[in-house]
Amino acid sequence: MQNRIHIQEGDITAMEVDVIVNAANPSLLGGGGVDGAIHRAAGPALLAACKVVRQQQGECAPGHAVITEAGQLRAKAVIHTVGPIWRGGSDNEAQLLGDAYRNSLQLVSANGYRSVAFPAISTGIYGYPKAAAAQIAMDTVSDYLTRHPLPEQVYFVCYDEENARLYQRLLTQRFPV
Ligand code: AR6
Repeated sequence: MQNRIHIQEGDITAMEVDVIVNAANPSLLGGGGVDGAIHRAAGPALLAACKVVRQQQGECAPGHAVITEAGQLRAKAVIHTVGPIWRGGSDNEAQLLGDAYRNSLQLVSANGYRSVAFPAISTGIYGYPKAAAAQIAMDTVSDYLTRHPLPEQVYFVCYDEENARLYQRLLTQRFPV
């Protein structure tokens, strides 16, 4: 398991993985942060695919996830998940953040993909405290990987230094060298 979880600093749109996860909003029609970066890099085909999903299924509730093609990205697919907006911690945020990771992983497995890259969902515009969110991300992914052969490789992509430090510390705690 130790060699199935990786931390990568930088821009998630440059990742060479089967699936990139997007921290979307319920509309699925794009936004700022990593959502904006993914849509810019993928081009208009991604927005068109999101519109089709929206027509079929409506909005994507917090904690849920949907999968689309990846447009011009190197990835084969994009999973759009909606994290919770931080409202102080007593509004089911932790459960919903775990659900966002779990439901994304289930879509990766169900589609037979081997590698996936996650951003630090909810820790930007949605305001989730970064340390608490990193702990949930690491716990949820580790727990999932102990029970499923796919994905083989999971990358946590950290755009800011604080997240990179937090994830590194958690990984070292979990797998001391
Ligand atoms: N690659 C990797 N991580 C990134 C990138 C990038 N190119 N750009 C930002 N991040 P956010 P949220 C990090 O705000 O908090 C959008 O408008 C960023 O540093 O993108 O889930 C959606 O449409 C932070 O650690 O997502 C929603 O309305 C993390 O990605 C709302 O923002 C998440 O920050 C979702 O808010």
